[in-house]
Amino acid sequence: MRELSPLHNERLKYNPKLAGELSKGIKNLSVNYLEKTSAVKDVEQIQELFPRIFAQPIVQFGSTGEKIELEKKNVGVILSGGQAPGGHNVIAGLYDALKTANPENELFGFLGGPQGIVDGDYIKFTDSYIDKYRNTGGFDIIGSGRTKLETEEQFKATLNTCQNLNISAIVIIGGDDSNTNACMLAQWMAEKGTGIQVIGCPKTIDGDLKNDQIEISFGFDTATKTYAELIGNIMRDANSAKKYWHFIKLMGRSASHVGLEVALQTQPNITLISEEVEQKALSLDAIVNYMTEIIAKRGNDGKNFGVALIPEGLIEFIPEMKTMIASLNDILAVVEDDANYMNAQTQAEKYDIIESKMEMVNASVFHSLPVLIKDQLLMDRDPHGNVQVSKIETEKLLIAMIRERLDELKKEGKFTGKFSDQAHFFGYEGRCAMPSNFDADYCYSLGYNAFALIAAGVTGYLSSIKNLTEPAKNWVAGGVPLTMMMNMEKRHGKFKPVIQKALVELDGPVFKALEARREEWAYEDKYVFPGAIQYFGPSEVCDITTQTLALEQAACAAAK
Ligand code: FBP
Repeated sequence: MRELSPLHNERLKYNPKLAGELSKGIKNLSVNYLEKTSAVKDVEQIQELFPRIFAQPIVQFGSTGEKIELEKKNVGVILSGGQAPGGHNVIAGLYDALKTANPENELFGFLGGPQGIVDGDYIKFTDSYIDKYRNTGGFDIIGSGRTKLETEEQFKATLNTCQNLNISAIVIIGGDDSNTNACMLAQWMAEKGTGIQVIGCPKTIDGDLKNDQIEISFGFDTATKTYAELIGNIMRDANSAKKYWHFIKLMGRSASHVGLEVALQTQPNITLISEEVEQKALSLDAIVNYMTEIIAKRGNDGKNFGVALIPEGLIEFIPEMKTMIASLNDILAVVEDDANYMNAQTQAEKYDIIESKMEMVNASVFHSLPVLIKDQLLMDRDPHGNVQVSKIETEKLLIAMIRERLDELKKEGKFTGKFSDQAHFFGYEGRCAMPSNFDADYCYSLGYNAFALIAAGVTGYLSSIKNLTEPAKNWVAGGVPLTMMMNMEKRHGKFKPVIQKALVELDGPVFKALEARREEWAYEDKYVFPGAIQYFGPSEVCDITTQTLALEQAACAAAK
């Protein structure tokens, strides 16, 4: 028996709030079909690849409209990709809706991510099992994995598992890559006339699975609040000891939403935003110069401390690095066929082979990198073809370059301070935190709503809950066709259909809020200490949403 902390015990009893119409119960729901959809880009190719699920309408639940059917159903659920706070509540919401609809319905959880459904590795949920996980962080209820579902063999094995368990719907809880899998599986199941529905749920702490219909992915709220607490504590330490510069890399594989949100919550001296680096075509040298200038000026004023936030995906957004990494990805996609590379005895030999296959400009960028970073760039891509940026120590690369620059300035008499650094990487610290009230409620509603979509008979949809800055009673539940978010992108050296990531918009209200104040934060210490997430207490403390969501929704409302 696991020992529970007092807070863990109390959280198990929390009663998550259900979105608007969903709170009337699954038996009282009606479905409405709104406008038809297309694809975000590459429309013809997406239509050709997903003919059975393309151009479906947006769905909204209400108390008037077509009544949803509540026949007996067995459903399978998968957690896919990186952990995000609230995943357990998605499953709890799905389970409660399914059992309320018909106590004979069964929910099967596939173990270890998508591979679980391929291998037929599962558990059947019961009340007592689910109750142990309500409102808790982590994905340990069934585990997760990053297997990419894309081959005919995997789809056939998935069908076989479903037929053995009499499952007629699958819910995939995942980010952009996992929901791309969901879309492909939905198309395949429809094409083969299996009658098996596939529904996705928008998960990722990175916050980059969002659009007009999906206001935010779950987990972003809790993860950013957790990092903001830690960074607030570090700021207080920096401001007390006054002797360290803290370089903090923050998760978010591509987009910088996490860094941006945490910056607005804590007001650090330096915040790098990958999307800005790309748009302004800032070279690595330019970034180092920008940071060095702030550090030197503060040092010359007697402030030998500070906090800099660095987005995890930065390296892939620096123009010369991006081009070099794209070339490296193409080379690594076929390197297994190169006997010289495969038999190379040392890393140095591997670097030479890689450089010999690159255009000169890319080879010289690769050549200029420290060995540590070269090795990290050569590591295996994840199953979706992504560079594993969590393993690339960009913060250390920047520290080393800044140190060199400061030494030069010192020799020239332009830097009179001291520079002592501390490097941190915050990612795993926030991915399994106990979900905030927002994530607990949002996730429970997403899961409950996923069953409503199944009962409505649709397939190839993402569960959607909107109006999230309002109290839960005003949230709007429905579904968005997955094809609506797809476009074609290069992965493993080939163009593939994928859900388009939502990057930070430089003309959007969230970045503008940072831009307006970052100069002031660089030199005057305006640190904010958010403290720990509060689960019980006044609503102004417990129910605050992220600044990202608040600013984006306010801008949307103003534009209407
Ligand atoms: P998802 O997109 O699957 O939600 O995962 C996001 C993430 O947390 C990134 O922020 C990070 O780069 C990556 O997972 C780390 O992956 P891993 O868990 O495999 O180390």
